Amino acid sequence: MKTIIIIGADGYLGWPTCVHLAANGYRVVAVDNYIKREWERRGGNAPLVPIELLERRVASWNAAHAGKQIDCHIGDVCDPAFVDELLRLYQPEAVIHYGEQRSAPFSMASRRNALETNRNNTTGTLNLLWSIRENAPDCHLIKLGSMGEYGTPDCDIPEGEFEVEFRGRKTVLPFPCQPGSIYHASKVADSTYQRLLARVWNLRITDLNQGVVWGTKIPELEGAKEGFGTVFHYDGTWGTALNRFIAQAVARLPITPYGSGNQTRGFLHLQDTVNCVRIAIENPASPGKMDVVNQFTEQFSVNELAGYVAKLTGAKIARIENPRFESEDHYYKADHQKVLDRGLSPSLLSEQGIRSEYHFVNSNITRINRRLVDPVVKWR
Ligand code: NAD
Ligand code: USQ
Repeated sequence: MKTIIIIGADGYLGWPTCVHLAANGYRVVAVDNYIKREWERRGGNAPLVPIELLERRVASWNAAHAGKQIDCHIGDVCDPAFVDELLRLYQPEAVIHYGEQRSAPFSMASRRNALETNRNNTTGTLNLLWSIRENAPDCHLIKLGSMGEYGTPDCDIPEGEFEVEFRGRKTVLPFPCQPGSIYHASKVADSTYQRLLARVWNLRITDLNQGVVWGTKIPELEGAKEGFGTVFHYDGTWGTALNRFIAQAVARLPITPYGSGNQTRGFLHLQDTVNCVRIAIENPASPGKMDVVNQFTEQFSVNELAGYVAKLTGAKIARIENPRFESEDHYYKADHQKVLDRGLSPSLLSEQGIRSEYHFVNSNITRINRRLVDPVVKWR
């Protein structure tokens, strides 16, 4: 049985990945230090439904699935002794690294948040790279990056690298990144360390540059008791576009495209995230060169998403001043062929998918705190 360590297992994507891989025959080691819960408490941004601690969710899963044990460790990916011990103990086939501060607005809210984002994300990645080198050099690091690392250049976006001709010479280079927040910049720094150390230490690394994820449902979490599924945020700091628009529609609040609403991003359903990560495990990167995968299945402008949700629910749309500093009217065409070539069969945006999330949020309508919905963090 192959062992997979999942760092950030208490999070939105981490827990569904744990149960998906455990159900598919992997031995899963779930790791988190609960820092996101501390950030939520600090900002007063509780998720829609309170979520049980990782240890309790793991215990409940183990009790219901004899022979598919998930191990659980509470610790910090920035801590050298903790990560060394984990890798020595388990000698994993792969480590999935989700364990970062992942909100762009959080990272732009204060100097404290900016420094914490930078320290947590880049130190965690660098520490993990050292630990892999010293304790499990053949292990495959699958690291979550972000499509937002590229920004919105006025040309197509390749998967990591592109061919360039400059002053008569042709070469292949990493695509220039123009991140739009300190969070996204921390991901660019991670990628730089990974590219360097894959080469120098001959490591296996896949960098999954993921788009915006939506939804809460995967088959392995069907029927989970309240608090034992995954987290759902709708607030201005942790909530992402489509999840927020659905919650706004439920709360009879206007849906809020920022600015012109023509900003376009790559999106994917939670089901596709867990499938893509499993596919990455099944297709290990060769040692010595980081494999970059653009992980999304379809692209939409925020106006398109808002219009879709409004049409299905009767909600109103009210564009509001953009709190972020970002291009609103731009070209957007990003390659994402690798996930398809490697066998992903996408769960595309559908009326049924939106209705199912709407139903989930609606059944918790009394828990929506309307004061959390407006974005409070401004970029400048
Ligand atoms: P999340 O905040 O829900 O989960 C991240 C988890 O990592 C949290 O439980 C947190 O406590 C843990 N963590 C953070 N720092 C840690 C540390 N130092 N040691 C141990 N655990 C730590 O985030 P998510 O939405 O599940 O995202 C997971 C990853 O995927 C992130 O790296 C994020 O940048 C990336 N990503 C997310 C999305 C999305 O739409 N959610 C899209 C693209 C990329
Ligand atoms: N947006 C609105 N209205 C809203 C919320 C968002 O118009 O009410 C717009 C934003 O201005 C932005 C776009 O929607 O242009 C996406 O914003 P988001 O909050 O949904 O997502 P983002 O901040 O980009 O971050 C999320 C995750 C992050 C991940 C990233 C993938 O929080 O961890 O890296 O999606 S990507 O966007 O491809 O970089």
